[in-house]
Amino acid sequence: MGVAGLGCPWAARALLPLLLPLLLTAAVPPGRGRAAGPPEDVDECAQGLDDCHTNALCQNTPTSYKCSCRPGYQGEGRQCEDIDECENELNGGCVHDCLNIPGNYRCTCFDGFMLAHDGHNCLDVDECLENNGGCQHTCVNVMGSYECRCKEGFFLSDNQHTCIHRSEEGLSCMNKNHGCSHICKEAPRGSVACECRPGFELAKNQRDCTLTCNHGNGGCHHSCEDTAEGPECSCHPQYKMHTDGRSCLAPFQMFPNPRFFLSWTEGSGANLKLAFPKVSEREDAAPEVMESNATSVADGDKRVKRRLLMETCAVNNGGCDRTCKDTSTGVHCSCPVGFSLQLDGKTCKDIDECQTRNGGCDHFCKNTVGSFDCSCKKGFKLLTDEKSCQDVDECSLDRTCDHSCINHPGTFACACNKGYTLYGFTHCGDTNECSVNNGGCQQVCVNTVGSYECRCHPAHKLHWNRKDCVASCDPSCIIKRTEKRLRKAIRTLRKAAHREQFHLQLSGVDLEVAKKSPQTSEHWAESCGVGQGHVGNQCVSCRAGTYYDGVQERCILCPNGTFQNEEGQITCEPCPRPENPGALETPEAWNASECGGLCQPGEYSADGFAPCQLCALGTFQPEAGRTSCFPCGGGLLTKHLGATSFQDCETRVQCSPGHFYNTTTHRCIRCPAGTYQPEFGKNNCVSCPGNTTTDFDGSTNITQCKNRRCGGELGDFTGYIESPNYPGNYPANTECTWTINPPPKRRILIVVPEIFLPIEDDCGDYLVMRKTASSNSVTTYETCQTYERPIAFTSRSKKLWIQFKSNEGNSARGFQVPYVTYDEDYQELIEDIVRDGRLYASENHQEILKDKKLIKALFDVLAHPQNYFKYTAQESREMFPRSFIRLLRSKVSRFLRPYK
Ligand SMILES: *[C@@H]1O[C@H](CO)[C@@H](O)[C@H](O)[C@H]1NC(C)=O
Ligand SMILES: *[C@@H]1O[C@H](CO)[C@@H](O)[C@H](O)[C@H]1NC(C)=O
Ligand SMILES: *[C@@H]1O[C@H](CO)[C@@H](O)[C@H](O)[C@H]1NC(C)=O
Ligand SMILES: *[C@@H]1O[C@H](CO)[C@@H](O)[C@H](O)[C@H]1NC(C)=O
Ligand SMILES: *[C@@H]1O[C@H](CO)[C@@H](O)[C@H](O)[C@H]1NC(C)=O
Ligand SMILES: *[C@@H]1O[C@H](CO)[C@@H](O)[C@H](O)[C@H]1NC(C)=O
Ligand SMILES: [Ca+2]
Repeated sequence: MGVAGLGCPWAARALLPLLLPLLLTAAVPPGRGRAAGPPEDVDECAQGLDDCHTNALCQNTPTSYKCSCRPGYQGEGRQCEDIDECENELNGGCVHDCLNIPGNYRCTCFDGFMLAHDGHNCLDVDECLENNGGCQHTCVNVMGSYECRCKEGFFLSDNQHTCIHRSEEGLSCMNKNHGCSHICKEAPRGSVACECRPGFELAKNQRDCTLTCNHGNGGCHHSCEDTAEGPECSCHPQYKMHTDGRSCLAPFQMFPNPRFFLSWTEGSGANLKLAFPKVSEREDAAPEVMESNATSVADGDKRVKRRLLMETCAVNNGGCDRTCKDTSTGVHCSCPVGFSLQLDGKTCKDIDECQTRNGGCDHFCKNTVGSFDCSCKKGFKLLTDEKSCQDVDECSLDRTCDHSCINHPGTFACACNKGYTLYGFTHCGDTNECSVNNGGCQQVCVNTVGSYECRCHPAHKLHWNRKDCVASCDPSCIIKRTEKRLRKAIRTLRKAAHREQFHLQLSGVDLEVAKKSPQTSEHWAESCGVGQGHVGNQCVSCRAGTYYDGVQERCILCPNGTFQNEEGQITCEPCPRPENPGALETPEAWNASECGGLCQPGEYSADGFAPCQLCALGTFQPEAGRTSCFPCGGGLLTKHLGATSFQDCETRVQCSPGHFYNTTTHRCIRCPAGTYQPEFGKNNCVSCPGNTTTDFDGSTNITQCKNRRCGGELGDFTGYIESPNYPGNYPANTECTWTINPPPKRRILIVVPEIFLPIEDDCGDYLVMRKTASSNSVTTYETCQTYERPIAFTSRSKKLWIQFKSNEGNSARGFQVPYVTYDEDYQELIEDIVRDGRLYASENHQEILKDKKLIKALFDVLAHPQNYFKYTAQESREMFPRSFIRLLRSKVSRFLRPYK
């Protein structure tokens, strides 16, 4: 018996609806059976005039037809019933579980075992062979299970896989002499209480743990029975117990050739003989006949004798490997699903389903005895048909990307809004445009979040290109300009004068010049403001590139040769150089740069429009439509006229990435911390986006810009912690501390789906979870190395103090660790589940713990069981693999029926 009951029926009642649908879904999917061969193509049978049962074969005869049940079915042909092969006292020959299926059966093995090649026996799986069983230190394989052990100076954490360093002797459970053989729990008043791993029971001395059949089949090969003295093993009737009292020996190990036949002589039904064929000769050798009854054997030639030798299923299964059936023509052997009958008509051989059409698997197919398993590439998820792989839509998850997310098959990409730069794969930080070439501004560059702007010194104003500065208008210039505007406004006024209602805007002030009483039919037009047209009966500002025409009472595209860069206007501005070629061919211009004739990079002119001049030697201009070029500085020349970047300047040395050229000293200087430069020959370094910075100076890549903020979200019910800059590499010399303090009567469950910490630097980077900051307080989890297998565990203490520390050495991706707090009434069930190695044994189970959507749903329900009802039956059925449901089912039923 594993888990003791809690005696809290309400908890059980709450859990029952949660898991019941899971339990109901553990049915076998159809579709893995082999199709039976097509029936013969004649007469009644062919024309479908027969009344043979669906599970019968129809055989045409000269006058009529014959129905006979297919193998695996019994009956007279018009009625065929499935034979339950598992019903016999030999359990279908299966040593663990036998599963009857229509027309056939299948043996399955308990967790920790795999089907042997004979399809009946089960063999221990050596979990340690794959990925060290998920053990951080040492993996020890035992019959039906495995065990992780830790090196000297470490002890196994409650999750049974990772090891905690025992740096110094602490109190109670942190003292190595705590005496518990498995799990030590702090108890009130500094004492300890021992607990055992799932499948073990606490011994009478309250310290030792006694194995039960619930863990690794009690170490038994075949059958396990719990007794007061521990598990008692026994073997399937056809097998023999090894002297170790656990393993079972297959019959062929005892009798190399067990086949013996029963024969009878025609006419003397009572005369039975046993025939033993010689080893290595099965069909061809004439069997030696031994008299087994005191009657004479008819002497005849060997051929006759052989024909007369009849096999029957009653003895040695008729020589069949698997299913045997007596028929009028002799025994008929057949094989279960996943096996094919060999030419000898008796032996069953595993079919390698993967050889044909990849077993129907979308991605990977792995053959197993009697079956096969499909699995998917990273970024894909196996669907419940257990064959198809579906792309995981990472974009449908919360927090995947800061801004926009683009899903691709097997992967995803994040993108940032304009003015932001991507860092750490998924995050967006403000771009500091001013760090590169002063943002292109001629005078002052001011960075803002999501944008930047150029500003001008006093007595200057920004050019229309918003980068250059031009001398401001003096009073006479202002008068001229105002007169011009006034004339234009009056023209507009006249045009509109006969309309019943209009506005005039002067110096930004709305003036209501005249107003006739509106006609009722145009009543709705009345409410539209200046520069607004109507769409239906709504007023809409005319967009940039258009203006409101008072005569036509609608928004009109700016005519060729004009532009308007603001919305809700009543005129368009003339293009700066209407005479330029192309200037008159740009209706709906949004801004002056669309007017045409713009100066190209490497060029300039007084207003940024043609005719343009090439930048002089010693100057460059990377942008179009500019009024000047930037000097290289330091008296440097350029290789040619019309240079477009600083790289065209003839510097004395060429700076490598991570450096910039100082034009005063003519040397390359390392980019300071917080900046990077990926290119050769630059005179600047790019500022890291947003609130990120680099660990060191001389950075060459934006990936070195890291956010140092300790991430995560701590909630009372669910939350997560993550290493800074996750999923980008975490910064050097960082220290993060979190505390989780659950509400009353709640305990913490944590899942570490994967964690990436470089092992190289001698545990310089580590994550530790313990009760308090004190290094000898109860520790739940501790690691300083990469561990890609997911691990789930409950906290040993009620609250948790979590610390992540990195040193200046290597860095890695770190972790994102979700947690949930659950009602402590479920504690035993949850601990039973998460400490069970089977949760981690299967690839598909591991995927559950890495599947963010699933974890979210699981946590959602664990935190608030009533949320279960948010999920439809279909959704919950599709969420979990069947083996996971099986695992849960055994746990939950033991939890709900502890008395059993
Ligand atoms: C031998 O035959 C007799 C009848 O002739 C029968 O009763 C007996 O069971 C047989 N013995 C064996 C070993 O088959
Ligand atoms: C003008 O519009 C073009 C295209 O719409 C845009 O690329 C450019 O940056 C704009 N220029 C200014 C000065 O707003
Ligand atoms: C404006 O220019 C476009 C492009 O050349 C031309 O198709 C259109 O007719 C012009 N419109 C006017 C009013 O000249
Ligand atoms: C270039 O070096 C000089 C002299 O060391 C220093 O004063 C100046 O600030 C440096 N320029 C830049 C852009 O760092
Ligand atoms: C940077 O940090 C400040 C506070 O430290 C915060 O207000 C701001 O939103 C952060 N900016 C970004 C882009 O994260
Ligand atoms: C930055 O580094 C990443 C990964 O090391 C690489 O893929 C990328 O091309 C680099 N970017 C630049 C601009 O060198
Ligand atoms: Ca910015």
